[in-house]
Amino acid sequence: VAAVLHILTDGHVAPVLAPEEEFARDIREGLTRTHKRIPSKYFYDERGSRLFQQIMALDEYYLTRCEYEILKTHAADISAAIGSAPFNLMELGAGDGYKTDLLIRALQKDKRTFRYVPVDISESALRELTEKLEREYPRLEVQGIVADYFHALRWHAEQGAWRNVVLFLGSSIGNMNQTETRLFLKALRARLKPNDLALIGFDLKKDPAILLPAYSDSKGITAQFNLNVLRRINRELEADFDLNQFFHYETWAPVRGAMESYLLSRRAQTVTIGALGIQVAFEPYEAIHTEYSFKYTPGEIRHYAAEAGFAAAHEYFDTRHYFEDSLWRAI
Ligand code: AVJ
Repeated sequence: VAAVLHILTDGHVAPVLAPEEEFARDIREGLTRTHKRIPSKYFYDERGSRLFQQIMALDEYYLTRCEYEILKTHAADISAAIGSAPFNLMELGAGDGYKTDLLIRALQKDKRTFRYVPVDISESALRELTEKLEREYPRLEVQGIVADYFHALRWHAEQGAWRNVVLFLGSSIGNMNQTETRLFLKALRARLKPNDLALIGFDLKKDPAILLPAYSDSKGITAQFNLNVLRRINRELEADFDLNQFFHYETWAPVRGAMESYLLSRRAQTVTIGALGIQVAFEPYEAIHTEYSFKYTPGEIRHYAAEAGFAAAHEYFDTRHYFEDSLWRAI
């Protein structure tokens, strides 16, 4: 069921590697370079997804509760902004749909005609979500798609005349760097018709004293989440990382505008990755970069919108202005 195609930004279709091959290639590439890195998308195996659920429940991880507050406060406004024409409500990276529930409720209250199309790379998470929604909203049409974002957007573009409303919540966009963000937003715009909408969640720049604990919590869940990627490499690529010999390190990079996650080596050590037939040497305190979580200002968000061919129609904030859900209209 998983997508086997990547839709490139210029509209051409290219075959891609099987997921295991892509993982092997990215780990080899990432751990054999001078500045070691592992792409953050590999956090989310089953255990990693469960750890992320635990992160979302942490007191320090304000993002989830801020966006929940925004949707709770503004669901009716968002429904009004969408209007009464029938539409596809497509959610990229739907996860457990906990926040989307608020929106679905408001849309049903307003008697909107829509089909909910959650997209996720995890088939198990998607099945759980669609079954939950079927129980809760027996009359709602739900069409889950197991795919990467670009593949799903192409499907979307081919679904006839209904208007498209795309949700990309939770600051998922924060894992992309500037170049990737621009490409993604351009590709998104290319798949939409004029007047289609996108609601995108951005975490805002704020005091590092608030940011740091959110990504370095006192219970050490984020540390486990970060280290879990080494456990995954051990299991899937027959490696022998000793998880006690690496530790989670988090920092705010004010010029880049990003939280940065690293795994640091406690000592000089050599790790064997059996499936790749390589050995990786670490010096004391050498780093593996594992994640960026970019933060924005409302002005930067408007800039991205304009550049990609959208009008930033509405900006929704929580009371503390920690987070923004920005509603964009395709021009
Ligand atoms: C899922 C990308 C929104 O960057 O805040 C949480 C992932 N990493 N704690 C984020 C994450 C460490 C999260 N996103």
